[in-house]
Amino acid sequence: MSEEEKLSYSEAIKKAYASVYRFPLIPVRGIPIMNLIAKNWDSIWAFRPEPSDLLIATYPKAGTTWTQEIVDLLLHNGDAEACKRAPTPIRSPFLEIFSPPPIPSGLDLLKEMDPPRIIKTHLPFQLVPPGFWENKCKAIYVARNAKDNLVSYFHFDCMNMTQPDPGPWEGYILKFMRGEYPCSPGPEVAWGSWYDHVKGYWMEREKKNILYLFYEDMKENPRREVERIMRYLDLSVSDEVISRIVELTSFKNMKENPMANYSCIPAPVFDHSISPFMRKGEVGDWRNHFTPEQSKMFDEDYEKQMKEVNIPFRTLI
Ligand code: PPS
Repeated sequence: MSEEEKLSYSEAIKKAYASVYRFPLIPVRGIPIMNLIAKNWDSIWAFRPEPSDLLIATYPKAGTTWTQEIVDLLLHNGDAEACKRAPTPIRSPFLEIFSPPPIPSGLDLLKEMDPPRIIKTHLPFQLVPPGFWENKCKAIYVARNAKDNLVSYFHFDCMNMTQPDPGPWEGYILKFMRGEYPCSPGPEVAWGSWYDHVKGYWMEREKKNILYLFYEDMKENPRREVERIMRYLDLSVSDEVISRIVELTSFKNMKENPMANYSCIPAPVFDHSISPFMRKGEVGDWRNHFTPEQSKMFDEDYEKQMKEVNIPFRTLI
């Protein structure tokens, strides 16, 4: 690219970012998803991964970035500098993301990379391109307890201008509880129901060899969970490297790491002054948000929505 071309490309990128504003959601097979993803759905569904690719799947705000960083460090034997080669979304592309051109889509980035690639998705199980299962790709699913997940998603929806406006806190709880399109009137939660998401992967975890992790376990004993991921990936790194990875992926260190804290996404899109991407990183923050009445109402509904499964979520550690 000539200097002139570079300049006009960077202007076009700035313009594209400035044009981003609270994309409407459109249903894809009943799941509300941002309109650019819905419009490009056929190319996402047709994506063919390589067998060595790894999928990291989560409901939004469940610990995706943390897991992406752990996996990248494991694949680089704990080499911190190697894992600062680029920001998270470039090192580990977001499969379904589409933004206004010329911002590259997840698929554009993946095309340029050699396998094994660490691929992020928020798609519910039934919308994951079938090529992942046909090619027997490994997949890590990270789940976070519903109340903390909701709190984190609320703050993210406030600061992320690609997401629908969250509206007031009280209404957001109801929106999260309903999740699905078209049951809920008004704007839904992007990527649909938390309940169906965590259940969908839980039911398939054995058949599809999915490593199902919990955010609360990662907080409680990060070393144990890093070792679990290492074994799942058939890797072997020294105890010293494990210790380094645990340290490098602590909340504090990732918050300060510009290659992991999403400061790469410019202000018109992620407004970190409203709420930083690396916000609190705690278990139990829901207690600072839910009133006792809201908590009771949420718990009663939770029992109903989760009655057919016994997923060992913890809302405190
Ligand atoms: S996204 O946008 O869906 O990819 O977000 P995701 O990375 O899944 O989730 C963001 C929340 O995870 C917290 N986080 C961490 N917690 C503990 N340790 C580490 N290292 C870490 N990295 C990210 C992040 O702060 C968000 O949670 P909240 O509760 O909002 O702080």
